[in-house]
Amino acid sequence: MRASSEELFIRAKQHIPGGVNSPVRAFGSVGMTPRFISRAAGSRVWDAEGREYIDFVGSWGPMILGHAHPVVVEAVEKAARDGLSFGAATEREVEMAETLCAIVPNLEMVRMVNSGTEAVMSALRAARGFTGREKVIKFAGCYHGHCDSMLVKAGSGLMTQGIPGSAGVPEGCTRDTLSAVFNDLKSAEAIFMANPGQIAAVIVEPVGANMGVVPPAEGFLEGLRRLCDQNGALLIFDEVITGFRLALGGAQEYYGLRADLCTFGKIIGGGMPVGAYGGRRDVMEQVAPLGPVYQAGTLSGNPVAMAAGLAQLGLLRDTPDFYTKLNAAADAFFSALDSALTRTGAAHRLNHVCSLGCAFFTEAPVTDYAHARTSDTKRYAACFRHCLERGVYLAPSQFEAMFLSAAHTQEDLERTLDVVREMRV
Ligand code: HOZ
Repeated sequence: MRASSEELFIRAKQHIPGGVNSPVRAFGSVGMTPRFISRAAGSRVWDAEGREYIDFVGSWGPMILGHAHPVVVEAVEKAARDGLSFGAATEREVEMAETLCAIVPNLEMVRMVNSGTEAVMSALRAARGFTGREKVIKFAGCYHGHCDSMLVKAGSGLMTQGIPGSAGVPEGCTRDTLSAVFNDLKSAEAIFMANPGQIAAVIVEPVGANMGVVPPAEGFLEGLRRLCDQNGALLIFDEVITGFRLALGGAQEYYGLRADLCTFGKIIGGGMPVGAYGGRRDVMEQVAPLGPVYQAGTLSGNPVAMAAGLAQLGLLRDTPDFYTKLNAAADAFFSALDSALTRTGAAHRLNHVCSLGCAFFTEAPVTDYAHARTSDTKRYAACFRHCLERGVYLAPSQFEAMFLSAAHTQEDLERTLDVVREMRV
């Protein structure tokens, strides 16, 4: 007899802090105990009890083709038979670098790492090494992984738990992180003015996707580009969520903008643990062994992860109109979701950009961290529970995104809308 989610959670809590390996999945902010997932395919996940759900988490983005895509799984199986890790150079990582540089605008050189956190940490180090400056501007509500210097007014699980920063981070690590307001160019400009010649980089999620979903206001990203150029700072796009999601070439392609460096995460590994950072050749040439900026990793460019990533990226690149179709389906779905929520009578704001979306339960438009925090998280929790009980798996936190994939069928989306329509506020 298989263990239930409840039983697994009790066991998990004995040896894993909070019973989970990442706080958001503990379901704490939605007042439940987590469902343990035993398998997934296409748009569906199944829990330990065998219950089936239409999944809108998609492993937080990488499952843009749906879970366990046969081409990706086959590539993984084949690569695994040839060895799991060598800690040495391989042809696949060369192919991966060539593929990424061919697809992503302005990506001249790229380094593989193991997660988005590592990518951000390394990109910041490269930016500081290149400019010889130490200060960095980030935006409240943007989440750049859990490296020490970025745990300042970060989004995601920190927002859910209402903690502006993390314990255990020495003041020295965040002293050079200056926090501005997302979508408020003037707040970034003021920081530049107060710190002349000292800002190494501005790092931003081009679409805020870890405080719910917050689109960039018109001119915001362009303004950051201009400020960086005027002040000799580098612009870093954290594309862990937006990369290969808004468009094949990510936010740089979608918005027609140039970043000096960008960071990627799980989506380029088809869901395997992967990250990458890269951009301008002159900046990346600072990275060891070419230059003095040190960064390394035994598992970086892991052969199985590269095989999965190459298979997924190949499908995304070679499927005609992949993004046109996905984004059109998402536009229709989120607009219908907005109407469905209106019918329930719940005050809400539905934000979405392409296949990323989020319903905030608040009256005012959500344009930044402060506005995102006005959302009624109890109402979100009630909505989450209502959906989960009826087989729709949303993000277990108000401050995350809903991810649509190409595997979501029209029936999946209609069923989801029916479930939302049945909700009583
Ligand atoms: N906000 C994270 C994804 N970008 C949540 C991931 C997790 O905690 O597992």
